[in-house]
Amino acid sequence: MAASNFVDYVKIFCRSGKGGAGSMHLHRAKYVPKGGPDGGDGGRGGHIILRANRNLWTLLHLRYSRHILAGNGGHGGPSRSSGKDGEDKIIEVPCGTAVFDADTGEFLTEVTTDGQELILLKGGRGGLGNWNFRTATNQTPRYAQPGEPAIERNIILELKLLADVGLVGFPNAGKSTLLSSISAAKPKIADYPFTTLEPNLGIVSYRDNLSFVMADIPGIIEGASEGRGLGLRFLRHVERNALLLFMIPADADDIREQYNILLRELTEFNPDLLDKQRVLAITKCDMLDEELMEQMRREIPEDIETVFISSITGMGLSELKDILWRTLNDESNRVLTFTHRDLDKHHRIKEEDDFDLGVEIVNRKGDDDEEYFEEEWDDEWDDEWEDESDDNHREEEW
Ligand SMILES: Nc1nc2c(ncn2[C@@H]2O[C@H](COP(=O)(O)OP(=O)(O)OP(=O)(O)O)[C@@H](O)[C@H]2O)c(=O)[nH]1
Ligand SMILES: [Mg+2]
Repeated sequence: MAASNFVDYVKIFCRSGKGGAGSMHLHRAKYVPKGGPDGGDGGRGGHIILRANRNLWTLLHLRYSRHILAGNGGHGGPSRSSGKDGEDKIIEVPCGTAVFDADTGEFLTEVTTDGQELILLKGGRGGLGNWNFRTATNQTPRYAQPGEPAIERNIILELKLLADVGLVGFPNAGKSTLLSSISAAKPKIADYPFTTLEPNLGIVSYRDNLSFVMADIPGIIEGASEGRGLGLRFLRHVERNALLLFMIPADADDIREQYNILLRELTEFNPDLLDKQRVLAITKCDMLDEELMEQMRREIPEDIETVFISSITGMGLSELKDILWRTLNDESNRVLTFTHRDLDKHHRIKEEDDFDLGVEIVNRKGDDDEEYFEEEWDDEWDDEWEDESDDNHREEEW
């Protein structure tokens, strides 16, 4: 995958901005020797925001920006002036991107609709200036709040394509050929296994200007769940599909056995996949005559709707589209919720192998975070004031 432009997995380090400190300041002016407290509040630290963008199709643009750091909030100033808010950082991702914690593998959130925005990491709140703490009994508070610290986290972004129908089959089953014959997509087709190395999407037009999206993913083989072939990582692209179209070529030795192997591999990956509606297509039927076809009908699994097709002659394709459309629009098949499974360690490490993680990107300029790492933070920040009575701002005792 290293040279590919289809990037569906990236690991990035994110840090929100820390809040600016509130100011401890006492007002001084000509003829106003004791003007009272006027320290302003610190600004909010920048958020790390995830935004879905339908014009993006892969995570390629994030591949070389592995460190995303939001700006820190500015400190408060005299005359009750507030500090500037830190700059937010927006991570634009394709619709259908899921976010996981890179250290634990836990699923965090996902964005699915264009323009949807989520705050991944909140910027620290700015501290309050001493102006806020003046009271009748303490008219000269000589303290101000510090800002809240930044939050940092390693996250994994995983793209799970949004398609209606996912093609599942062994290599060479004719998946790409079907996609190319019923949609305008131009996937690579050849008579050797693993021609398709990355998923392809195609829009299949149906009668009366209707259409649905079909995803062609690399072939899976027996043992894929243990990493054979290209493994099962591409199956995540059929996780969201409402319908899975299984494809088995007519020249297969034992159709029922092949179907069961595919089912087994799917279960290994995510048992939820078995809840989806399934349709079986016996491909390359131009190689069969009527007699053979009759014989084959007796061999196919009973519990699944089956169509005989040939992408080359067009046989059975309109029947297939009818079935797919009908199944897709059946309300009872709607996939309303689907559970993202947490990533396991094996998965995380394996995916990382595919990428060159050796590139360390140096901090962007303008981040004054040198002291940040040494800073210890007390969670009960509301009760902890930083006493700045020795501050230089103060010129005389009241
Ligand atoms: N006769 C005949 N050959 C077909 C048909 N569909 C596909 N083929 C041939 O089968 C071979 C494999 O087709 P692909 O579409 O590349 O198969 P695939 O399932 O995408 O394979 P991978 O990408 O390797 O997983 C090609 O040589 C196609 O020309 C068909 O309907 N009839
Ligand atoms: Mg293919």
